[in-house]
Amino acid sequence: MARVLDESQLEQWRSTGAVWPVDLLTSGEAAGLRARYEALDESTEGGAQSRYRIKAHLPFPWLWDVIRRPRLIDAIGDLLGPDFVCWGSSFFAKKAHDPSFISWHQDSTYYGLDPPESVTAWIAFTDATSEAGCMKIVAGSHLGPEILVHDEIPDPDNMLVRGQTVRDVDESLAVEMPLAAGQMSIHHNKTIHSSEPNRADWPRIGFAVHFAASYVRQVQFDGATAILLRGDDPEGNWLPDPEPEADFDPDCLAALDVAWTRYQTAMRAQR
Ligand SMILES: O=C(O)CCC(=O)C(=O)O
Repeated sequence: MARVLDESQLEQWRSTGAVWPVDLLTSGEAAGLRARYEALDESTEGGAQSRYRIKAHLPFPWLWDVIRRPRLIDAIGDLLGPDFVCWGSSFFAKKAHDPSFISWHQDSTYYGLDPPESVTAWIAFTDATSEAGCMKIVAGSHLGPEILVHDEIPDPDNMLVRGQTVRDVDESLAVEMPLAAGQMSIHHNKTIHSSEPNRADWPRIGFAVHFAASYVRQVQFDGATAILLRGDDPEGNWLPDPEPEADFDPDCLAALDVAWTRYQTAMRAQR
């Protein structure tokens, strides 16, 4: 029996490839995370979202705490079943009146997972409204091909560095997923999604956490690591991520760099 998602949310998931809004944090907790993110961003050369990639949580106990929140684990368990891991996370932040956007894309084309079954919880640290450039999806696209052709269309404002884009998306099928601070959406990695620039007076800050059932394997490189969040990993598909004792734990920073290098190398090999 589902623990967090009710039947109408499970039906939304089955029919659209996403579920939203799902309450996760109080507004006070979201404000605290926003403050921590902004302090990190200000003190990081080049900004936090470009320094901490693919496993952004790794050197930060406060982000491990978010990932291990029982309500988040229960919601993901409603979709993935009894055995699953968190294999990655990313910040997606747009400042107030930021022209940055994200082109239409499908995560499964790039994650290198077999089978390509992963889900992402996008947790809003600030209000992610339509005006602020919330995420939108092509409803039902998760029922189509698991690997879609993406063209690389460089644009300095595209937050996807290579400008990966699914062309000819029927915008009439696009559905926005607005969230209040503290809420989350969850999308399947086959669901085509994008977002517009932030036209609001406040920053739109999201923390996207990537999960997969433990039977899913990383096939683009060896030695993939993750946090086992529930159940077991009987095939040993995921080595354990090192856990930080404090912010900027050196072992975790080193592991983050190894993970990002592996991921980048695999992405280059796809071209
Ligand atoms: O933050 C956004 O607008 C897009 C996020 C995204 O592409 C993802 O979480 O996979």
